[in-house]
Amino acid sequence: MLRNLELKQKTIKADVTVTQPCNIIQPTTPQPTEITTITQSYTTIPTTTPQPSEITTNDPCYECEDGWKQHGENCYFFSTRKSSWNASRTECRTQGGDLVKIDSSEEQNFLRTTIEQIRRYFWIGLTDSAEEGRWLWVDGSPLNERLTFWFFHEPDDWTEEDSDGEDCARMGPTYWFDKSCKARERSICEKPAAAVCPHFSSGTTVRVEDTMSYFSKANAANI
Ligand SMILES: [Ca+2]
Ligand SMILES: [Ca+2]
Ligand SMILES: [Ca+2]
Repeated sequence: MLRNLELKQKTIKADVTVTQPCNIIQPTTPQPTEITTITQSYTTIPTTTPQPSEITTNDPCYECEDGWKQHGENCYFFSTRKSSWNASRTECRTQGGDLVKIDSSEEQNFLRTTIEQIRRYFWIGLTDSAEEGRWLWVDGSPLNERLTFWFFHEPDDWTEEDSDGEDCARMGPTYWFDKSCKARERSICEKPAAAVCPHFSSGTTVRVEDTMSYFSKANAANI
């Protein structure tokens, strides 16, 4: 009996001495979460606001035919065909206009800017053929003496070239000169531009603010 107990005890001890290998606990600490940087890109929104300078020089409510330059509410044709003052005027009238009448310094500057690039003379709608020294525009209105751009010593009604003197005005590149009306020159025609905005009829005074408002609303309505 005692012997059996001793054997059993040995067996238990042997069982106890069996050492199970400890599992090495691997660290399971979660790795730091990858931080994704979200980059937001901002799209630059283009401005659609009309620029005032564009409106001043090229009113969007008016249009000119091909070959004519628009300036404000008028169209201008710089003809390179040389002919007498009368023939040039007839040609302008055939196209629905007349030789240009310069109504302001601003209009003179517009013409000068274009002519200076061409560097030639052009007939304008100014003549003293009815009465020497009394200059009239083609619409019959007298020349405003405070708004003239004659070259130095002009007009001089020079008779060396034509005994009839010089009764028609040409411009180029910057100033005005009187010249024999029979001379053959290039010419500038002027006529009103076509009104293209809805409910704006020609002859109606349209404020720039109204024009911008119309286009803003049209843009918003996507029309
Ligand atoms: Ca004019
Ligand atoms: Ca004259
Ligand atoms: Ca002259």
